[in-house]
Amino acid sequence: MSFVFRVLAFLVFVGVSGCAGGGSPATDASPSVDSQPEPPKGRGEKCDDSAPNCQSDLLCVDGVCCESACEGECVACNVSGYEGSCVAALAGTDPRGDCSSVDCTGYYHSWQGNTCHLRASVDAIDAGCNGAGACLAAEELCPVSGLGRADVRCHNVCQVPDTTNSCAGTTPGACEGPGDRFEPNNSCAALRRLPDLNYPDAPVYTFDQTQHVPDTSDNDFFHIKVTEGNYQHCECPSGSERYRLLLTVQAPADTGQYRACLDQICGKDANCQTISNPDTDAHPKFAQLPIDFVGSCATTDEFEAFVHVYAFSNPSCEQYDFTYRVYPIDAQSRDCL
Ligand SMILES: [Ca+2]
Ligand SMILES: [Ca+2]
Ligand SMILES: [Ca+2]
Repeated sequence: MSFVFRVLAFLVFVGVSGCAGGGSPATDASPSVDSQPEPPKGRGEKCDDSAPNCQSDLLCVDGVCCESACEGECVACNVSGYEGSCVAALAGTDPRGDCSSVDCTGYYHSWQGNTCHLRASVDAIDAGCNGAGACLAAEELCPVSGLGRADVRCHNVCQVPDTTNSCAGTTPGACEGPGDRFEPNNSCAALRRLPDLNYPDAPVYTFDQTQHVPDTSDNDFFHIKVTEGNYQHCECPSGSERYRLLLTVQAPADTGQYRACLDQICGKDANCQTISNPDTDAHPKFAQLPIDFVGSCATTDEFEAFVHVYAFSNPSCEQYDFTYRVYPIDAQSRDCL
């Protein structure tokens, strides 16, 4: 028995060895195994559009075998953790490039000096999905977008930006003015007194404030006083003397018709001249308005005059210029009074 047992054991050993050692036949059989078609891939497994090989109830979408065709904006089958399911793309991502650039016109960043700037539009590369199956909207992207192009620009002479109430959020930039600054007076009841002239000590003054006529409803009234210093120019037998006050006004460039008046009574407007810039055949660029005063050689005299400047058409925020001077009229050039 023991022999038989040993023989059986030997035969079993040989048989096992034969199987194990018979690698060649087994190897020869392996090509037939590799040629078998791969089993269809399950949900979420990677696939290739050219040879999807997904299970019959799945479609190869976004590189994975997916439960559906998953059509629509900002959805995908390859969202991490949800491979094979059609779910919303993660917020801020745009796996299919669904989201195009966003125009942020209507969203305002800040004042930069006198200029209100829009917020910058968002490039497509920065425009992503919202995590709920749609692209981020302008109202989500634009309020935090950076500095964009210039929009409203306030005039640097007669306007100031309304930095408190404008150019933020969706409120456009607003400018305060135009309005009078130096001459916030529209009537003779609110005259603006200009520096006095004195002959011979201070015979000329060139006005250089921010005087302007920003609209046709604006009227500027000024008061000029002329005083007399230590001067003797009395050649008339009557003992009278005569001075001339000459006002020169120039309209700002690119304006229509301005009107300047110089009188001894405020608002009389009898000694006026119309000017325009550029000048025309009818109207020069400069007004030259004289007014003569008669005094006495025996006394120190004072004279007053009133200026009125306004615009008929096409006024400007730019400053108009004027100069006024006083000088004695030579006795030879006029009749003695
Ligand atoms: Ca004015
Ligand atoms: Ca005024
Ligand atoms: Ca005098």
